[in-house]
Amino acid sequence: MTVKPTTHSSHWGAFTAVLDNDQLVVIPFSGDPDPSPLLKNFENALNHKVRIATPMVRRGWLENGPGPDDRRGADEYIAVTWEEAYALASGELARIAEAYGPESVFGGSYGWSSAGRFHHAQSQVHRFLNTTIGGYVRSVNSYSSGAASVILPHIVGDMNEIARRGVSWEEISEHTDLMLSFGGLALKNSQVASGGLSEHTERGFIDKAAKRGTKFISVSPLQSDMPDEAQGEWLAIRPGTDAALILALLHVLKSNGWTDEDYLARYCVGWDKMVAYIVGAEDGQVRDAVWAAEICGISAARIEKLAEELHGKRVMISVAHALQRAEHGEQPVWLGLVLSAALGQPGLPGGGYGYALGALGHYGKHHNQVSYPALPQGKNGVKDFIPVARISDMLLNPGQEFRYNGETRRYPHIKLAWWAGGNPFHHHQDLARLRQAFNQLDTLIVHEVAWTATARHADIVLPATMTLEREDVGGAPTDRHLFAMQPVAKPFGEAKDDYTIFAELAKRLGREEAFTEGRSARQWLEHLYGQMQEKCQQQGIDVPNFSTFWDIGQLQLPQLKDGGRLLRNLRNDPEQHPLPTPSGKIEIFSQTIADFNDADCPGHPVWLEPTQKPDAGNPLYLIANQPATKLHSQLDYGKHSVSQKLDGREICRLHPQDAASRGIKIGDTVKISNSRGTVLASVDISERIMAGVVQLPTGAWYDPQDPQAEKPLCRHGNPNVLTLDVGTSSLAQGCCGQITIVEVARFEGTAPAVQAFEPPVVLYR
Ligand SMILES: Nc1nc2c(c(=O)[nH]1)N[C@H]1C(S)=C(S)[C@@H](COP(=O)(O)OP(=O)(O)OC[C@H]3O[C@@H](n4cnc5c(=O)[nH]c(N)nc54)[C@H](O)[C@@H]3O)O[C@H]1N2
Ligand SMILES: Nc1nc2c(c(=O)[nH]1)N[C@H]1C(S)=C(S)[C@@H](COP(=O)(O)OP(=O)(O)OC[C@H]3O[C@@H](n4cnc5c(=O)[nH]c(N)nc54)[C@H](O)[C@@H]3O)O[C@H]1N2
Ligand SMILES: [Mo]
Repeated sequence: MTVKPTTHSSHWGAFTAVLDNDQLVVIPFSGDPDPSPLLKNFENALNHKVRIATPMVRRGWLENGPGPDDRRGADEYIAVTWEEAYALASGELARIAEAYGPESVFGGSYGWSSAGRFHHAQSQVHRFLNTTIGGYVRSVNSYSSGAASVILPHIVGDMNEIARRGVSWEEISEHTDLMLSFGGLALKNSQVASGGLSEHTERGFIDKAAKRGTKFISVSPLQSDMPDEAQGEWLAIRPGTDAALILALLHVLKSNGWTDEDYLARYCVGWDKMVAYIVGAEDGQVRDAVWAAEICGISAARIEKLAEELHGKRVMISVAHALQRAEHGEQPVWLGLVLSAALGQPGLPGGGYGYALGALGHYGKHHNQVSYPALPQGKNGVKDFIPVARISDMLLNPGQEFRYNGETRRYPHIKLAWWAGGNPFHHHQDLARLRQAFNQLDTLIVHEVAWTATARHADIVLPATMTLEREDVGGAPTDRHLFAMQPVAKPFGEAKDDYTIFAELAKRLGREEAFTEGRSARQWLEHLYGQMQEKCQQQGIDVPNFSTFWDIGQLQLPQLKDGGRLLRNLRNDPEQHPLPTPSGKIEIFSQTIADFNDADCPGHPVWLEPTQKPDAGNPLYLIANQPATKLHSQLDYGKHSVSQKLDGREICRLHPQDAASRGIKIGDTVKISNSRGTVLASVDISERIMAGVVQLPTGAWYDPQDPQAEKPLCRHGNPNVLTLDVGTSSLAQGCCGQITIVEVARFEGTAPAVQAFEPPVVLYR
């Protein structure tokens, strides 16, 4: 039977879907000039064997009761009815809240979940915990931009203003002479934007810019970070050393009188201190091209020539998120801004600073005049929080002090964690340590669509529907289209949407009305849409009512063209439009940060040596970047993702020299190891990666041969077995997952088969 096509949307694109005799066919949105291949991942996902069909309880938890347990990750599961699951989960939450208070419940629940605005899992968890037990310990910031989101407000302004409302691609294609990108502008990354992305326009704009004459230079360990359309130049840099390179560029610019001293004096504070640091007046160390060449691996001559190329041009500087997902990640973010200021570019058409431009499909776009309302989350009565990537630290060290943004705080003592829409065994660093951390809990409750490693560590697993199995509204503030996400298929097994699960739990906790406000899921969709409609009407924008929208399936909203306004307004009228910094100017020196007195993030940008630096035991850098074939770990079992693996394993890339010296050939299986564990991966060999660097993307589901091993071996290729779990600095405590150090060796003999997509042992009663 062929069913009528339905419109739907995802973080990687909008589409219509047809379910024809159980076979899902996905057709990209007709208005998308460059649809994402990630859409194919849906096609085999609905009924995959790794989906979770019924509620499950971990055997050890059911038999022995809540409490710390080392068998998490290695245990069997017992299928239970929804009634039993609701009773167990609500009873346990009530027990913990009563005995220890909501400050013992962690509800951060970091993760991307799916694109719909209402069934946004993280918002649902927050609302549930606020309305039932009065709050929870939350997490702040993201794995994406942990360091940048904390430092940018001190030195220029809110990160969203700088990244999301930065100079647009359109403007770049028309005005920019030279685009210098630290971390590149990989199109694999801009195919994704949270909430939805109906038009992939980056390729077109880059092509247009290059044809008009924009010169693109990509500074990165990987050549593939620059799209072919850019016809750009690749400057291979040692990972984690961009701060040194930029300091040297500043040195060359200053020495040659190429800095825009008027701009620096009028719109910035602290340039004198920066100069003292680069010329050696501060501590006797000159930070010139020769100094930097030694650190970053780009020759002094090339650094000098690059500075010369930047001088006198309309220059756009971009710094990828990746650079700040590393030790002292605050520094390249700060220095990218300082470099653009030294060139006098911020506020000029097609010039200045584009933090994270190209890292996501939100950046460099225009904003909708009216934004779609979010699900209200209620009031959180708990004050405690952690920077999101300090999860293991918190669970392992309750009561311990930590520094964050100038404050000394303490980790709370968490007894129960509730996760929906995230996969910490994908996103967190040092997975053996993460398992130890989760083992301290009394109870871990997870809502999941499939048996991810996180679900396999949970005590209670509640099966969630996939986005394709429910209705929602898809939209993002930087996407002019709003989509009706119409259901394509019936829920798998007994799966329910997160809202229904929470509503049932709230009922058992005597808080149903507070959580639902008497609305069904469909009534919430109508309610939120109605709020948007009202805002539109106030601004004279005509939009149809909900039922018409639902029938048509899509809606186009008017947009503003105000990209780059913060720095443009500053340039045009600094008195009327000061920046939201203490000085109202760009802070090349920040007295606020200096007064925090943290040695790992002083008052002006610096070069600080990272601990993750190759040595005799671990001679190679590992770059663990975003996967081209999926979004994070989502639908890793999907058609496209699986088709890009070899022997079922994720593919790592090595330079021919590094491969030859280790006797490694294309297609081999290798062991990538360091003191934290070992990962197996298949091998590709390419000149497009810098020698001394191996690249393995994130996203392969964690598949430990022995889940309880102190140093696990992942058969599938999850790099977070190897990454180091430390904060970027005392300032931001962001995640450092991008770069670590490893050794690589050929796997001799027969490598163990990948089991990642085999469900765990389930006992049915
Ligand atoms: N080493 C290293 N680690 C990294 C990074 C890196 O560069 N290097 N990058 C980091 C970054 S930037 C990020 S953003 C994180 C991403 O980390 P996550 O956001 O945790 O990764 P996802 O795979 O998107 O996890 C979303 C999960 O939600 C589930 N899901 C989808 N829809 C629903 C739903 O409706 N309900 C429920 N209950 N579940 C649903 C999916 O099955 C999936 O398991 O990873 C970080 N980790
Ligand atoms: N297909 C796909 N797209 C995605 C995602 C995904 O999972 N899949 N995730 C999305 C999310 S949540 C986010 S936050 C963004 C993340 O955006 P980014 O963090 O910018 O993305 P990455 O791919 O991790 O890194 C970009 C490139 O930076 C380079 N790089 C790494 N370290 C260094 C360094 O020290 N110096 C320099 N100069 N370059 C370096 C690497 O070669 C890498 O390919 O991507 C988004 N886009
Ligand atoms: Mo991210």
